Amino acid sequence: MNNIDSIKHTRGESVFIDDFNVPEGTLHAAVFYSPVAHGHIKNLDISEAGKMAGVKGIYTYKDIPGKNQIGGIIEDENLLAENIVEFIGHPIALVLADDWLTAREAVKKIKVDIEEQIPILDPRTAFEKNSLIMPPRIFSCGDTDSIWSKCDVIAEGRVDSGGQEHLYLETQGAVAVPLEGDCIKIYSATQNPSAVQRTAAAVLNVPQNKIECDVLRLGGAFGGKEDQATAWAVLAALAATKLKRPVKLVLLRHDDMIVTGKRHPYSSDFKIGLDKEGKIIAYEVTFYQDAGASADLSPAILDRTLFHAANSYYIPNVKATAYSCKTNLTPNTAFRGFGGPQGMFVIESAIYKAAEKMGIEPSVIQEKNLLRENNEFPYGQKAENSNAERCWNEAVRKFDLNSERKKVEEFNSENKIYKKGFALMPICFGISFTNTPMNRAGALVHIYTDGSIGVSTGAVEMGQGVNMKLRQVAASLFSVGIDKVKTETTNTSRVANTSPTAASSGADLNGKATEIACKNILERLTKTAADILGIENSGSIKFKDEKIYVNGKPSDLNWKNFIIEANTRRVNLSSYAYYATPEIHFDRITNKGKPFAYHVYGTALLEVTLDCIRGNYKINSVKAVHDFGKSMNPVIDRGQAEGAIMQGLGWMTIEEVLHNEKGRLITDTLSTYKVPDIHFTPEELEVVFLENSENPQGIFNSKAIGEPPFMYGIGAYFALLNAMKSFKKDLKYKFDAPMTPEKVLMTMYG
Ligand code: LUZ
Ligand code: MOS
Repeated sequence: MNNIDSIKHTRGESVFIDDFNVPEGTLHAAVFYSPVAHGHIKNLDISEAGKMAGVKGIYTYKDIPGKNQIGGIIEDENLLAENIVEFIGHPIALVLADDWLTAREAVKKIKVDIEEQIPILDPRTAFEKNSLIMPPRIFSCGDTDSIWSKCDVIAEGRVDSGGQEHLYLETQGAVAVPLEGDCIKIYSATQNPSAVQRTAAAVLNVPQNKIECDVLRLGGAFGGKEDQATAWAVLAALAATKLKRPVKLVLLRHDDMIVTGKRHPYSSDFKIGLDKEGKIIAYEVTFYQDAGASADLSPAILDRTLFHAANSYYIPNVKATAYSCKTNLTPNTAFRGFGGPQGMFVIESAIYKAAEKMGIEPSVIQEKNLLRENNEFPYGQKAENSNAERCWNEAVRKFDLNSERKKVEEFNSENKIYKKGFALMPICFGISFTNTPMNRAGALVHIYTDGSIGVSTGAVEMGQGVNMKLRQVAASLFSVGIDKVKTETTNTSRVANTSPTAASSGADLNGKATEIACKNILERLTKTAADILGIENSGSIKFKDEKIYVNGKPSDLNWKNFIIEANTRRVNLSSYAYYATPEIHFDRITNKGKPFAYHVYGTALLEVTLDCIRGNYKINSVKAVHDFGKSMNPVIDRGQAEGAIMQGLGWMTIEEVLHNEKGRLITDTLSTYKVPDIHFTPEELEVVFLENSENPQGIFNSKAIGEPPFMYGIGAYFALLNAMKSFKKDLKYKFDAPMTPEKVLMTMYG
């Protein structure tokens, strides 16, 4: 069950882009990027850099043979800046040298003269200036005009949430190797090999069949390499085309932090209306998303914010409006949860505020409004097999909410300086790309004549263990040992036109494609076995533990000798299969449909202890009942859940992305940007698998695991607020994440 990569990782044997044995003559690239957040390039002087010994080439947008464009959803992002720069980090020139140090030294000798303009650094200012990426998107259901008079309680407020650095262990990078006939093979650390291929072809002005993108594995991604690995791969390919030499481009951590986009900061306004019992009647919310300087994936992320605006609650009257605001920050991008967490933080804040007004615990409102079977989401889909209530009830029972409440109350009455707080956090996350056409995958399965198996799919291994799950699929269908199955690199020549490995759907989509391919082969093998054994009814044939059984009795055939014979009989031992998620659809005019194959549910209970003198805190426990479906691999799934929880906690508490007034990232090192470490980890991090959850929509009845548990972290914010409130009764606070220790102090004493 262990992820095979874990042994190689531990021994340092796993190969990442920077470890590749590059061919002799490989050139090394470094990027000169805009030092200014907004301005007009008056002059670019590369002459000094060009004179340096060892420098083999310097390229600007003028050297691009095709389109100078990398925008995937909206064509609004130049690969290399032309006359205008709109964020610090926009690549302007690419330097190639015999070695990496020389390339970097040469970059320092490039001079640029930019006429600066005042940058826009927050989404509300952008909105006021009508600086938008696209027209607003609105999801609505019921009536949000006249309904307010029917509400007993109305709460309104503003919510802000910050960015987040992906901090994948492996920084962005690629190696491009020129091949004969103007072909290029690109080794890239990307979640999206097909996007690398497509974009490289457009930029180089060659057909896509001349570009091959190959991915072995990534050292983490978290969404940061769904779109933003492309630029570096294409830059390497551009230089390889120009110089007819292999080119390696790997970003330094410091540069990576400055130039790549992050989770989108959001600023939002809410209005929530409830009846006396705490039933939510209406919810109105406006999201201002900080897209950064170009669209990147922002429109899709904005959509997911709207899809998750009501979290796991049924609300009959909803109006959610979302603006994607263009600022002069690095284009923000996919990050675990993909806009969902930002939307869910707002509804949780609204509930918190309403509960405060009503003088009740937020959990009363949370529980009362949980999605029940067949409740309709604001986007028209019905909650089917909704486990929202089951997870909640299990969590309340298993983690004993009543004694938790008592424990916290007692602690707080006995302690003056330290205060505890707790919160419950239910989650609901829709599984499928919200853009329906993306829900597809391909798999190519070969059985070799010695019985070993190779599986190629569109899935990219980034530490999440998808390769292990794919191996499990093949091993279990053929009933062979897991060591007989190898997952190959992800390669656009073997499996084409793939979607990124994203949206938590890598194992589902590629697993289902693998399942179909294996079943295709198995059908042929079963017939062949019947032929060899002289049996009419192939239904009596079973492959089990590398043996072939007839009516439950072992035959002379085993996996090894049978495959040799099947090959001799010229049976096709390979299959390519395609999977497209059935039934899903979404109308982007009415914003109604069934966009998700299914939803993932869960509930967490979180407890914190706050030092009310110093402002720092400890997250004592995060305990969750999580709906894994029928987990294919509990070891991997638990790891995903725990990692996601930690990342969610970080986003809500100590991870703070700050820019100065010039739009320069000032939290650009690990001394200024704090991420959760082992000391930050809760003493109790317990993830309970919801029992008896079957999910035919998922691979082998499992449920997607990558993103959903991230959202449990949101509970930490409210647990901290509760602790602060028990220190100071009439606390004046804002909903403004992350709740850093500094902010705790300023809120309590400010
Ligand atoms: N990427 C994407 C995603 O392109 N579409 C999505 O719906 C999505 N959802 C989560 C994470 N990445
Ligand atoms: Mo993602 S946020 O690349 O699933």
